[in-house]
Amino acid sequence: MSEDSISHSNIITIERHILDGQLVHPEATGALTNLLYDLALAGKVIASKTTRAGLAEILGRTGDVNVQGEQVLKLDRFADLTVQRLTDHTGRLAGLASEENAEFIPIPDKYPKGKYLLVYDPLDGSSNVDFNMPVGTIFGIYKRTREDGEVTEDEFLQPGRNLVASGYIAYGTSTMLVYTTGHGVHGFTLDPSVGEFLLSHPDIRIPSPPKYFSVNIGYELFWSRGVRAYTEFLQGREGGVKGLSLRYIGTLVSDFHRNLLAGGVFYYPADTKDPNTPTGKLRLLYEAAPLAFIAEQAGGGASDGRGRILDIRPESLHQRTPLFIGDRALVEKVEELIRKHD
Ligand code: FDP
Repeated sequence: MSEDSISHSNIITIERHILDGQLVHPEATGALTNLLYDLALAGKVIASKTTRAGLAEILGRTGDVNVQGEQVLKLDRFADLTVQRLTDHTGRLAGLASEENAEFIPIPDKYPKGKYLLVYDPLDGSSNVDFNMPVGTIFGIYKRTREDGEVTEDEFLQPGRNLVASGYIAYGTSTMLVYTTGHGVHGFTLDPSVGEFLLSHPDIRIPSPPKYFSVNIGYELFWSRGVRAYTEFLQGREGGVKGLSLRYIGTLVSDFHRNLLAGGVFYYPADTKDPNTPTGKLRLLYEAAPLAFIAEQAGGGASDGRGRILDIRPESLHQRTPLFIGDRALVEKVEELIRKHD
């Protein structure tokens, strides 16, 4: 970044931005601020590996299968351990739950414990890694529901409306971190020359009118009538919205991020292609709820097709959900069509 392109007084690092946010809460202990900063650091470490993912020592499978029945790539494991190791010893967390692990991870006895719980998907879109496509990390932060004692699984099973903060890191042509603590959505781009996330997208609002819809249309045969009617609406048939363009990367973070900045809707509905997952593919706790918090803070919406994602109380850590997320009017439309047809 040259002096010509940016004046130094305009440079806001993520650290300063998070700290400024804390100043309006005199009661804050700084734990949340530091936790967000730990996650930014994890993002930098993971980004340094994703850009080298094609190299022999990284690429390849570990041979293990994760709790979702997917093959674990080395990069998934690396990302998972990076988040864990940068957050578990700091005294800010009581426990972590990751999409990669069947059980939640309590903070080991040797470390101090804090009042926050971290839920995360360490490497979203991992099936894209082998093809030099973008991937991401998604996180959500809740407060414990009990003051003290051993943390238990039910403390993680909170509806998304209880989220204290959420965000994602998108590893694309550049690395971006986007987060909210309930006071708008802010985006930072990693400047590799200084190794710091700099504020590049303050106060993100989903633009209107929408430009894109994003869905794996290859599965259309397996969708309900309501979801097919919705797709026809997005394609501009029979009084539907005209002129939307279809874009689907197959990495939730990247598809969501594009639509957040350009306007549009992403959906991954329930389908009948896999009898074991009649409720869709995406995970409520690690993916849908954190992104729903961001979507709402940016003026958009997120639904499972029947109601607000943030109002669903998970019954298990790895619960899946249908997801319709982005432009608020387009999310309301799918609820209307599902009510009518399904
Ligand atoms: P992936 O399986 O590659 O980890 O989280 C699951 C996810 O990716 C999302 O990132 C993505 O939106 C979706 O699955 C893609 O699924 P399809 O290949 O079925 O379209």
